[in-house]
Amino acid sequence: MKRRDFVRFGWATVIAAGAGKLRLAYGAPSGLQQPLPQMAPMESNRSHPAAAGRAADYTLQIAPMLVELAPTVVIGTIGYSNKVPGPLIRVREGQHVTIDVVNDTDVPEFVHWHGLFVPSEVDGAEEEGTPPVPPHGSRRYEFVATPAGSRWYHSHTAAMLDLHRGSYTGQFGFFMIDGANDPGQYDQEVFLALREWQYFLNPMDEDEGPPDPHDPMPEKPARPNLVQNGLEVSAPLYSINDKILGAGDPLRVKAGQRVLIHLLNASAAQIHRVALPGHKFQVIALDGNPVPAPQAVDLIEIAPGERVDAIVEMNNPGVWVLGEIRDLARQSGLGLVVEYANQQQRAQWTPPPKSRWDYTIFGTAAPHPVPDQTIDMIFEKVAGGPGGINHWLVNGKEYPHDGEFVFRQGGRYRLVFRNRSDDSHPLHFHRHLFELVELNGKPTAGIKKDTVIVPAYGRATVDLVADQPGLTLFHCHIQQHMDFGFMALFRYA
Ligand SMILES: [Cu+2]
Repeated sequence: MKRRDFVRFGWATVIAAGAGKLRLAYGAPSGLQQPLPQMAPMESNRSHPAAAGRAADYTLQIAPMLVELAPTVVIGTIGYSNKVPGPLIRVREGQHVTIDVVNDTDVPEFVHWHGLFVPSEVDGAEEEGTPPVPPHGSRRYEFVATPAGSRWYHSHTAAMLDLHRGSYTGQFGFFMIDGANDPGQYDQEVFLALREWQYFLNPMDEDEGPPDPHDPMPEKPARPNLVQNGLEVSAPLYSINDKILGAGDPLRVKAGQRVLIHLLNASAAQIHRVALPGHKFQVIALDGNPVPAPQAVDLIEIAPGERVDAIVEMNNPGVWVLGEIRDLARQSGLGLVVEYANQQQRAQWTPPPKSRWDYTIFGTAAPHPVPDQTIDMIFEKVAGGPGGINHWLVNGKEYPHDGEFVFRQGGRYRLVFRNRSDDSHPLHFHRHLFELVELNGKPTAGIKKDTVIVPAYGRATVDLVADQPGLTLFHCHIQQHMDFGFMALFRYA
């Protein structure tokens, strides 16, 4: 069966018979019908046992909700305060923040504040000892918001084979921490979260094309693994924020405007590549951290967990599709119409000039201080075979390990991520930033991130200063990989 045929089949399995037909101006598969809503009525006015004392700065209610991806495509999920993405949390750097989370579901939940330096007890990771938000209960998260930049928040619950939990749901939102440094001059600021919906298990890997044969692949084993791959997670519907391409309001711009785009990949499963025909993205920050050498690029590659801040100079009047470069993902919804004033034509998509995403172009050639210790981390796949699930090894073992990852406070660590698998992995460190040192042999400096894509059979080296005492979770940000072994816990000696 061809991949495309399988995807059609995938649609049929998840979409129940409904009334309306979806009409999309941008070539979505025809005959898409409305899935049946799967939610119970919202209890919008129930009282909750909020923490005593003063009111929180923000309240997030975790509850079942409907998302209208298009007028005739309404899906059921679980979200924050009946919004997808959840409410924008925007604070000043150093501000003390209180957030009450009310859990109106039957399962414990964790909210992770991704990219923030917060103590383990409030970081939202069970493995670090954060207490859960109990089912039908509430919990106050309280911390000082730092560092400045584009952060985000999301469910950090293990999902395993339940594709209606954790990051498979609509539980994600933007968390902006405004610092003293202005991100530059701009006329408009937009927040765009990339997503898929109605995840299902699929024997094909939709996520990526085959590895580029020109890649150096320094970690490719001499003997290939012959065990057949297990089930991966795919999705038939895509969106930017809560709308599939063409269903929401266009991004309305005027010639000459500078638009600051805060791009977030809130997907549970897929790396995305997006372009805006006829325009370039001036990348100014990666994972919310200003880059030393901003550059204009034709496409942005962004993995689950990552953020990219870019300024687009609107200097090519027309009506354009900002979208995924893979036709199937874009035609299934991952796109947004960008409409200049006084332009009415049909939105245009053209593939970007062939180019590759390369973090290192945003860095410098500065030397790195000598680390106190180098820690090798080897990642391998135990292929699940037909009908099975792939499992993941970190240094030969699935999570949990026997406490072999230890930081000494104040120590400078060089972590060498060796990806001995045929998938790319976005690797995320909680509660810390790291600096990129090298990617597949290309040196760089000055790029601070909390999540880095290590390409198939590739290698990334990062430096991390252990200055945030407390248990610290490290994991692949693809939910399925994380749930099936791809995690490690660091502790401070
Ligand atoms: Cu992974």
